[in-house]
Amino acid sequence: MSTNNGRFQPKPEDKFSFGLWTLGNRGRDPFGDAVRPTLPPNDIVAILGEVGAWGVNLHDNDLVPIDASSAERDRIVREFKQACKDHGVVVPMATVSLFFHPVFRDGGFTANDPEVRAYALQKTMRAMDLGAELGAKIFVLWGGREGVETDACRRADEAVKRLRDAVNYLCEYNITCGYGYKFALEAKPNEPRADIYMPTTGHYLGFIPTLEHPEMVGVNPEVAHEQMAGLNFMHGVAQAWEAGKLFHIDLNDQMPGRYDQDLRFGSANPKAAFWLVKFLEDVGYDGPRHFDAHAYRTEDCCGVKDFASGCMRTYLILKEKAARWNGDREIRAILKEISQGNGTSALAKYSKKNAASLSAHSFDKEAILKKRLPYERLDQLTVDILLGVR
Ligand code: DIG
Ligand code: MN
Ligand code: MN
Repeated sequence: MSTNNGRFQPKPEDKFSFGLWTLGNRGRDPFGDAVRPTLPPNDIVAILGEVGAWGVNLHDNDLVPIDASSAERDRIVREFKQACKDHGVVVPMATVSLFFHPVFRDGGFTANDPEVRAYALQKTMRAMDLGAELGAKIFVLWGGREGVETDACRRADEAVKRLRDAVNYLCEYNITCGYGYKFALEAKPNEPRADIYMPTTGHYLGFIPTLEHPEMVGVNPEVAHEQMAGLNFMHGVAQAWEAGKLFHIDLNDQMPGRYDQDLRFGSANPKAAFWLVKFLEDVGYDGPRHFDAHAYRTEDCCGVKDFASGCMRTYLILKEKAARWNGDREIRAILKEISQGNGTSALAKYSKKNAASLSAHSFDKEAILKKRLPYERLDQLTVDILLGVR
């Protein structure tokens, strides 16, 4: 990807990370075979180092085949650690695949077969061991198979109980092993299951307080998944942040009303991506900027690099636009004007005295209606900045 005078070049402090499965995506889809060759994990690490990414993430089986011997596993891990060292790439997050192997066809933690539920716990514990060995401090749980095609198979509240038991168990394992993980729960409304339990970040925010170690558990919102549910992604992120639960984030993009597209960040809806980047930068979010996305099926290996560079470049462009927006004199003046109060807001802080004053206060609705709300101008200034004419 050609870059003009080095602007928007990723740096380690940007904390851009990619999963092995993102650059390793071979372009297979439900209607077509793979179009790209397999990229070995250590080659992916080399590419990430080349394009300036900070981190690489992985599911257990992205790196270690599910039935590898312990000697084979140790060799693979040793060589992977060396590749990360050689290319200056860290491992901030690990996760577990409880969705690819057929044994999880009915779910993992919520499956009806107690042996499957136990195997899901064992597999996750081993994935936690692997991640800890690689230095990961965030462990994502995405319940892609935790769902139904028919609600005849189990009561939905039983599924919630099973999920809670599993997360409580893994929190205890985290404590016993002293891994220091923060768990980040990732929601999705459907695909591959017809309905997935915990379909949105909001559902997980309601679930976390019911856990035995809620302080250890947060969320990993993904752009495409919340937008599949028709939601404003930044609002969900803002609520998670405000609750102190934004432990990780999956950045990509998504067209409305479609399957999970996992598009290059900012490529479908740059304005929504702008509000997200502005929020993350305004509040000082210090976590990984993880791109859970993949290149178009039409791309070759060079196109995969373009995809990865494009994710980071767009984030940095929008970060600069956010600084421009925050510094714009007319925008600042409008924000000041629309936030001005007339003293009645003091009544909103409860005390008996305030409550008495508030109930006695008479509001001049006509005067309130005269207050300008120049949001058309404010949004046009935003569009001007985004389109590069301001
Ligand atoms: C899908 O969006 C999920 C899986 O790729 C993985 O478990 C998680 C990691 O961020 N996202
Ligand atoms: Mn996705
Ligand atoms: Mn994801």
